[in-house]
Amino acid sequence: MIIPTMNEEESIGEVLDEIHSALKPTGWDYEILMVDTNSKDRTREIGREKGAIIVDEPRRGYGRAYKTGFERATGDIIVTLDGDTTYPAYDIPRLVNILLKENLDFITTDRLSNMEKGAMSFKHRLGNWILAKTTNILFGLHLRDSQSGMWVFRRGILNKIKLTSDGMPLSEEIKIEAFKKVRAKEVPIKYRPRKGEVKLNSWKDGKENLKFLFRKKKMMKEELSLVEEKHSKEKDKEVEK
Ligand SMILES: Nc1nc2c(ncn2[C@@H]2O[C@H](COP(=O)(O)OP(=O)(O)O)[C@@H](O)[C@H]2O)c(=O)[nH]1
Ligand SMILES: [Mg+2]
Repeated sequence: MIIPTMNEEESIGEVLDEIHSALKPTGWDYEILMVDTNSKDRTREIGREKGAIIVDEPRRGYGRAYKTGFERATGDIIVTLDGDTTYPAYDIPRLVNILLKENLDFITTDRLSNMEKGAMSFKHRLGNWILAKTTNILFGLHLRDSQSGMWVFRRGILNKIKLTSDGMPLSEEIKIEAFKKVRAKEVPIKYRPRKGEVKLNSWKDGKENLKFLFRKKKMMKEELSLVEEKHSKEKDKEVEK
């Protein structure tokens, strides 16, 4: 489990309790890594009390926090969510079982189909819709929710996918990479209203995320042409032989 945190004292205890009560009955071995960026409140203390390993990451950024967490994780399967009680931690065993039974590599969750009232403002829903549409058009995908932060995946895929963003766009980037390169699926979940203060600045982050999609498209094109160049060079060599 990996949870990025920044001043989440109001909710992190509840999130950790919910994870333990979901995972203890399964008998699975698990570790909870809390990648914390300079929390000034009791977040780290509560985390330690409730059995999480605190990974210190002073560099700001949601994506940065996850990349650090991925480097430190040791389990075969990685599960992620926010430290703000919005994601259904009780659902982790169900999602892991889908991953295993359907022999998938990556699951992302869709918060938008089953949302509780008040979990997301109109502005937020509109922003999400625009981002998902743009992602789908640019990359030929069928995502309903390109911004969900709850993923369940095999750690091994981290060698196959390329993550460049250190900020909020990491969320859309990991989905684009997974759907292009490994066996991936989107599964609906319940989404709940947030506790504590939002770290996201809707307009600024929304714009960032949108701009990132176009940058990512360019990066992937370049990657593809490099691969093609390499292939054609290899072919030339074979011809020479
Ligand atoms: N370590 C770390 N965590 C962050 C950072 N920014 C946001 N988070 C955490 O990442 C999660 C997602 O942020 P949140 O404000 O809930 O964004 P939203 O769900 O998109 O509205 C929360 O658990 C935050 O505490 C950061 O710069 N560093
Ligand atoms: Mg959140």
